[in-house]
Order: sequence, then structure tokens, then C-alpha cells
Amino acid sequence: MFTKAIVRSPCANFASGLTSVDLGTPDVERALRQHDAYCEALESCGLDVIRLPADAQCPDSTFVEDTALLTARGAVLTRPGADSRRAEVESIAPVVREYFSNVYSIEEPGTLDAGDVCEAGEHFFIGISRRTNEHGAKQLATMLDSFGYTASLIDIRGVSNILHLKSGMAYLSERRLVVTEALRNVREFSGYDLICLNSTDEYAANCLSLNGRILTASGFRSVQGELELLGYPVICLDMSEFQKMDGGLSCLSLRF
Ligand code: CIR
Repeated sequence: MFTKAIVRSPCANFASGLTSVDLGTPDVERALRQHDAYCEALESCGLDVIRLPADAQCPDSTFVEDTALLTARGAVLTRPGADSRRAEVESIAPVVREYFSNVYSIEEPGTLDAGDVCEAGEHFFIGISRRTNEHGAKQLATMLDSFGYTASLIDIRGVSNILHLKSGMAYLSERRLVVTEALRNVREFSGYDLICLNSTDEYAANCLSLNGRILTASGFRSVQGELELLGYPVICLDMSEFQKMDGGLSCLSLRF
């Protein structure tokens, strides 16, 4: 069960953050409304939401997920692959330390964005991407091993259209994964039940399983229908302004 989530409001210069997609400039007011709805959805799943103030020094700081990995057995502060995002870790660190006594850090030359890390029960998939390098992935795998978890590394550098591993997949429950077409044949996913999405539904792969419910981006009716058929109550959220900045649902919070 998750009981808490850390979030940070989008800042006034949110639109100056990094993006690799060409979907237009986000509207900050609308992003703030979408962020509020996201926080309400977390609360409706039974989580206490710890809201951090907007940080205008770091335009991407609303994507808190990339700065830390929080597990039931310990926390890891990351070292984001993009230079412009490194300072975000300094501001999240004291908050993480408030709730976790054992906090590790990814060290140079390792880089790791936790958007590349997918927790699947006692196992973690770690993506090697444009942001997470092999050093970072291996450091994290060693830390997870010391917590008693297993991990496998998945190289997604050849997969187009996804920034992070979790831009293309999510773990639901009971060995069930949602994956994009490009990730369906990943060897490490054999032995899991796969819900494979059409290319038009790719953005919906980054959904969030929280205490028996699933949060998904709105506008993907067939994905919503498929999840509901499997018995998951689904909450749909408008993510348009975050999508313009390459962000998915999971990136907006750190759950624990
Ligand atoms: C970035 O490019 O770093 C941000 N604009 C978006 C980060 C999204 N994070 C995630 O998928 N975990």
C-alpha cells in the first residue's frame, strides 16, 4: 500500500524545461489545474500528498519522479542525465531524508533518471537511456540488491519516441505489464502478462497503479476499456500540458 506522495507544482517558467516533442508551448495556468486534479486523484487513492512549492530555478522540477527512487526498504537519490536537472536533487534530498533513514546516492560517472526505473513487486527494471547510463543503472542494481530486491537492465537507446523506460511501460499488479509495441519483445518481460498498446495509444503506457486503482491519461478510450475489463477501477486525467514537456503521469509524483 502507498500512503504518501511527494509532488511539486509546475513553476511559472515550466515552458522553458526540456522537451523533445513538438506539441506546442504548454499553458502554465492549465498545467496548474491539471496538477491540482492529479493531486486530488492521488488523495482519492488514499495517499497523503506532500506538496512542495514551485521552484522557478528548475523548470523541470515538477517531474519529481526523476530525482529519487523510493522503495519500501530504502531510498536512492539520483543523478539526472540532463545537467539542467541536477540541482533538483539537492532540493528533494532533505524531503526524502525526512521520511527515509537509509538514503543512498548515485555517484559520478553514473547518471540515472528514476523515470527509467520500473518497480514490479520485488523486481526492478532499469532502463539504459539517453539519460541513464550503464554506470548509473549498475550502481542502482547493486543498491537494490543490498535492499534484497532483484533488478534487470534494459537498453532502450534504440527505441524511438520514449524518453525513459517508463514512458513506454508500467507495472500493474500480479506480473502484469502495460507495454508499447516497441517493448513487447523485450526478453526481460517474458513470464509477464503483457497488455500491448497500439502505436496511437503509446502515451497511455505510462499509467500508474495505486492501491488497486489505475491512473491513466485521458483520451485513450480503448486502453481505459481494456483496464476496466481486467477489473481495475480507472481514473483518467488530462495530461496535455505535461505531455508537451515529455512528461507522463508517473513523473509528477514520488509515491511511498
Ligand atoms: C525532461 O525532459 O527531463 C522533462 N521535461 C520531462 C521528464 C519526464 N519524466 C519522466 O518521464 N519520468
